[in-house]
Amino acid sequence: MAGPRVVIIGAGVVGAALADELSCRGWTEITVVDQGPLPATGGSSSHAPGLVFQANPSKTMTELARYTVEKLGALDVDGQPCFLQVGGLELATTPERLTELARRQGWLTSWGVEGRLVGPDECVALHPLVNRERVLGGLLVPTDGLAVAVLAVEAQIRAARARGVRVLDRHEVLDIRTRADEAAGSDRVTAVVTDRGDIPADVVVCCAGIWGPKVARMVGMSLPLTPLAHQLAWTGPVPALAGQAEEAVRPILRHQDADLYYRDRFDRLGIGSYGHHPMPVSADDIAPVDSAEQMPSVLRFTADDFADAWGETRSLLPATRDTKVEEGINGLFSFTTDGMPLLGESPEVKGFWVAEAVWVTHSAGVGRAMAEWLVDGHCSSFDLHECEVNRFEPHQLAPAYVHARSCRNFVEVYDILHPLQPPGAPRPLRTSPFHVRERELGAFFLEASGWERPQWYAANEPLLDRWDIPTPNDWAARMWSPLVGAEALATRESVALYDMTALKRLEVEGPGAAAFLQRLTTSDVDKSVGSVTYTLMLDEDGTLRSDITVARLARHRFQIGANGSPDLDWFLRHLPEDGSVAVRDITAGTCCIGLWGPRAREVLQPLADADFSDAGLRYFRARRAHIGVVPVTAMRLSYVGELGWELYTSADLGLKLWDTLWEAARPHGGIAAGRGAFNSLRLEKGYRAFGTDMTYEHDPYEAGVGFAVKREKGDFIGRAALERRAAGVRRRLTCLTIDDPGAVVMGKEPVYDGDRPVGYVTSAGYGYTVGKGIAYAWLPAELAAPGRALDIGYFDRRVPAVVAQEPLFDPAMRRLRGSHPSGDAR
Ligand code: THG
Repeated sequence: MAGPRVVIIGAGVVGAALADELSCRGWTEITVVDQGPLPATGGSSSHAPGLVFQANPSKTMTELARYTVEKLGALDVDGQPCFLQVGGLELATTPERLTELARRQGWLTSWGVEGRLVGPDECVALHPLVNRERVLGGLLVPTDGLAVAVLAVEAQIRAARARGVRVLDRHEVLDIRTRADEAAGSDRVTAVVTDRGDIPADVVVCCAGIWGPKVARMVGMSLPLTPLAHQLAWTGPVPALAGQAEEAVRPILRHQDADLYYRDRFDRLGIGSYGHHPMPVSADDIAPVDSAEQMPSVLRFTADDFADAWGETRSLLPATRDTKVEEGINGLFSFTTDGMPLLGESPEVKGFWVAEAVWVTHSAGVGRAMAEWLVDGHCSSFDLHECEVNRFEPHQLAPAYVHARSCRNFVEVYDILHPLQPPGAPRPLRTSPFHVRERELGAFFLEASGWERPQWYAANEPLLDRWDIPTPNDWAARMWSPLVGAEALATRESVALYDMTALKRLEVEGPGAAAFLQRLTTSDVDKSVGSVTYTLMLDEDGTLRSDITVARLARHRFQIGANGSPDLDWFLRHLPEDGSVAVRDITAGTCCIGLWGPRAREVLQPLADADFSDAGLRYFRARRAHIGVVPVTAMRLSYVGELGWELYTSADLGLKLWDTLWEAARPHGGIAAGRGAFNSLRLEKGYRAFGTDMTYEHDPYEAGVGFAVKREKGDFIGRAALERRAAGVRRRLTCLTIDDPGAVVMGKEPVYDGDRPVGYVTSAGYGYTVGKGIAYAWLPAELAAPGRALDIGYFDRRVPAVVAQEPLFDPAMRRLRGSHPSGDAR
């Protein structure tokens, strides 16, 4: 099998890795094109300092880096190694950073990379240039090191060539040809146009790095990526390093308190700085290969911007006082709005793929991920949900947004960021119709997909007289208020209004809609009008794509409660070609209030022109109604596990809906409650959050949502693969409880059985009703037995935890189902 005709644009670390990995898998009809001369073609790979630090809050990013370390570590070019495994050492010069290093050590342990905290003496022993007076400690990762990017390109290109891959340097891509695919109703790539002729293609993969936005625009795709300049300087000879015969022997250093990193090269030091102001460049303004001073990705060093970095360097590494900065560059590389790469296929032009905003650190991993995705139809080695090129909301593609957020990410790249920290400017962006009322109630807002979303309300202060809300540890107490607990308890006791507008809503309509949804989901959704179904979408290999709710509002019209833009993308990709189904994102222009709590019915029924009794609208049923003057779609379900409804209406009537419910709720002790309470309540109920608790790498059985799979319903995507998976559950998403109320954890922490790391926490919080800390964690199946005692690593502490029987709250579903257990009667 030679595979389809593939053209890879860009022979940097990503393009080279992809050509190698694709040809390994038997695809050989591959052409790699690059405008520059091989192997240093003039893009970011050609000047990359090559530091590979594997620690990352993202499991995927750490795994991509780990694979890069493994792969490059085994490669050489004529005996010259592509990777120098000198280790990585992150330094702390402040108490906050020292604490942060313990958290980072936790991520490494969670994701399976060895790393250990070391004291100041050991820092100096590892790297004798380090000033003992300045450091408080460090994090050592022995497997980190230096990728020699240009050699890595050469080695992988050679391997690909040996398998028949064609490599054309000095070919500038001018355009990409497409043709309309009438049947599919979309365009498809046919060829890549270069200054030296056309190259026919069935698949084009854009690995053009900083030129990516320009190449993507050739097919009308806007790529949210900004090239930013970043300073890299080299000292002259450092006397203390005199005689160093090997290229690099000391661990690469990160001095994040000053936005700096270091590597040695013989008797000199390379110094990278993120400390300067952001220097964005438009992809259109990058110099062409032949007229660039050095190479296109390298701008002239602006020495003034480096003054602080140099001063700090002389303090941290005093031996540098005996030398000076001899040369430097302002090197361009890619930044995105959320710091993650951009991987996947264009939604509009079939066959046009991107693998963009990838640093050397993750390059070989991305090459493998993309090769699997292209050849097998999905990537099984890495969970790419955070990397999907189609993850963005429309406003997140606006050049002004991309520019502002990318620059912000540059500034924050080494900052200590709290997991709940919302993005800064531009804010506010999207506001629900209830926003004015929420502000009047003193909402503390965080952000979700651009929406301002209340986390708690200051107006609920009086509730604090009623309950003693335990205070968590300092870190967990950030972006937190005791009001979170009070709102959770008040929801369980009376009734609360939740702004659910940020919940992604899709409309699926047309004569083919029911059959289409049957094919994409694991449950029978072809039920009566008014049915609502909690169901899963799977990939062909039986792993999860999403969990959604499907409400049949008319024979040919369904409303989907989804998790994000990738769900919309998944629907659009699978639309039947006969035009019998249309999918629309209706989130903007509509809004939703969750009215939940034991007194919800007392609030709603008097306002309604329909029967909201147990019999009138059973659990997991939907209907149209009027609430006062407002027409709504009401769905009886609740992610917080209480009686009540999601009430949807159009945005213009949202405020009226809020006011109507608010007035009626007040006499019943009703409140507005925020996302903090919501998260606590759903953890008590055991409801998984897609993208956090379970993602693309998990199957329904291990994730504990196997109840939503109805294999007997007929065929659906992923069904064939489920047989095997049902039989062999080796790990489980498991509920742990923590007795110490001060020991609430946050997510991503390692779980230990004795001294052995056995898994990691996904999401966590305090359960105010059950009076315990709750942490969901991935664990080996044999450890997931209720009563089993384990430890969670939290900073430098061990927090005792116990595997619990879930759900912790209302396992009999009395709150939700009322007197009409829904069972199969739906
Ligand atoms: N509301 C709506 N759609 C959604 C969510 C929502 N889609 C995305 C996300 N949230 C999906 N997650 C869940 C998780 C659990 C439930 C609903 C949505 C739920 N589960 C019940 C249970 O497990 O006990 C019922 C399951 C069943 O009876 O099949 O309610 O919040 N609209």
